[in-house]
Amino acid sequence: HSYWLIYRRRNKVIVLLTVVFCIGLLIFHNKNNKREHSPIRIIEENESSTSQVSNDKPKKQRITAENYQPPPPCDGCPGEMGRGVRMTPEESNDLEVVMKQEFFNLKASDKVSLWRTLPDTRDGQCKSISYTSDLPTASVIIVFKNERWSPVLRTVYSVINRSPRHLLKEVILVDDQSDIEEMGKRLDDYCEENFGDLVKILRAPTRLGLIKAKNFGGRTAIGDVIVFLDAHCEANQGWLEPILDRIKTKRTALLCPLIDMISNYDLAYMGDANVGGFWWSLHFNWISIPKRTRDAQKSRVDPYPSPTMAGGLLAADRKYFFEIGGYDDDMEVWGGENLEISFRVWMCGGSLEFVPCSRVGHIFRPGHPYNMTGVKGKGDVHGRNSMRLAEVWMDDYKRFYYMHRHDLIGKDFGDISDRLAIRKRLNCHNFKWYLDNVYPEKFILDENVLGFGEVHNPARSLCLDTLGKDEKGSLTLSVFSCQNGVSANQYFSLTKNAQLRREDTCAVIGGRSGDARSVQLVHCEYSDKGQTWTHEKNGTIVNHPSGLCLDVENLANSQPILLKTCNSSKATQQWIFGTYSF
Ligand code: UD2
Ligand code: MN
Repeated sequence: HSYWLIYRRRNKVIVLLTVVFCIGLLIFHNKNNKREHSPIRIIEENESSTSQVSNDKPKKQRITAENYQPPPPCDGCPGEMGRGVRMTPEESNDLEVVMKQEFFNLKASDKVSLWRTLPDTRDGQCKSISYTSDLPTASVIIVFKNERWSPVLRTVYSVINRSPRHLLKEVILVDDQSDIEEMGKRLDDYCEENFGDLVKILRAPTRLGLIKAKNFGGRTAIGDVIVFLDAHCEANQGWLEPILDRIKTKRTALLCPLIDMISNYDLAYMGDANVGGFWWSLHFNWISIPKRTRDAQKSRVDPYPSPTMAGGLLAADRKYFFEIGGYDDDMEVWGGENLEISFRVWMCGGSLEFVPCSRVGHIFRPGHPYNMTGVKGKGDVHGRNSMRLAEVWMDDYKRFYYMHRHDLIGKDFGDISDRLAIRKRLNCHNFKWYLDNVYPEKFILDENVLGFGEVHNPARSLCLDTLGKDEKGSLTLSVFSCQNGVSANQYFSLTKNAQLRREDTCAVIGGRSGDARSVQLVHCEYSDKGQTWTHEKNGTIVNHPSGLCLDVENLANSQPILLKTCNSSKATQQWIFGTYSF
């Protein structure tokens, strides 16, 4: 009996000890988990504990694709499910300073787990597609200059955790001489400990600029496919397979995931879907998916063609990417390479496609946390890079670029012989072919029009003028003294279907101004009868629905142009276009 008692007591002790041990384990585990999720704490602990880790604990097995385990999701943490982060007033105290330097809310980003859940922004149909297991493998290349810890690591975690193990060969981080301390050894150590084999860090020997940095990373990659991402992205559910699947069937397709928006203010993740276009000033723009593109799609979830791409998020068969010339290694820092590769791949027999089932978020920032001046072209990197692309690929259409950049005519753009050799070697189509076949929606300012150039009133030497206002929305049309055809702000076209227009906007009758009416430039709509104008033989320009005429009576520089009752004998209603083409 007493033996039994002792036995029971001992049992109790064992149970108690086990409970204590389990609680201890739980606390320890929890602490470790928290560590995974708070980027700030990771930085602090890493510094002080690296030596302890290697001394006290048995050496951990190096992480490989086989033994890597994603950290568990951070329930209830800020930003989960892609929600925006709320900041306390104290936290927002010096927000303006942060925004000025980083152009995104670094403090909000630091509150979000490095590995967070996102809303699935794909079309429902995407989820039921099954892919074969023998897809090509991918190397993901992330170039960075002065990017911050939390967005960079969030990019890496999202890529690793949302890519099938056997398809992700490696993540290559290319540090383009960042000035941020934590992105040095601390990053090396963190990646070694948490990603082992999966992440490689390359340090650029000199500041390369993002274009050369991408080539540099791409050349060391070993995957069948290279995927470029900016260093402030989050790859979403199932993002990789549809890309690899498309490249498997078409190796000459360059592919872009759809770029979802991550708010630069509160890190909220939002879906989006467009295709890429361009301005003749050679800036990229988003356009809505043309009807012909929608109609050609067999299914909503099929990849569809896009005339251009934004630049940041691009996948290509690695060998094909370099066969067609990679990026232009003489372009500096930022800009132009995205249009260059877009024109090139289309003109040289490949295609550029958007993959609706692949979604990747990107923090759009209104400025750059790094120096934008290159060595060449007096620091105007976008200007010089765009000159190179216009000179190599755009034939006579480069005239529209120089119309916007009159100042660049005759300036040095470096040696383009290697790039021209690519065009010859690949026997590429000309730019006219590209416009006709890939981007027929693009309005060509001086083709199939009745008149173009300055719209000039000789009596007052005033010309129609946008005054350089933003033309993305709607703006009031004005007048300014004529600039002899050198100002892009004074370039208008009168089309055969009676639009008086700019590149993307058309003149319509605007609001009342005394007993006259003003004129607005709004997005062109062929069906909008308000957008029809005629240039009469008697010299007037008449707005159709209203029957009123453009009149510069009593107007001076920078004032809005007005529509008044037509009177062809008034000198202030006489207009001449720079060039007539009928
Ligand atoms: C867009 C593209 C970007 C690139 C650029 C035009 C998207 C989402 N992003 O600009 O990828 O095509 O247009 O050139 O379409 N970086 C360097 N070295 C530098 C400068 C930048 O490594 O000298 C890195 C930078 O840290 C970032 C990436 O390049 O990871 C792109 O730069 P960005 O995010 O400032 O460019 P973004 O998104 O305005
Ligand atoms: Mn970016």
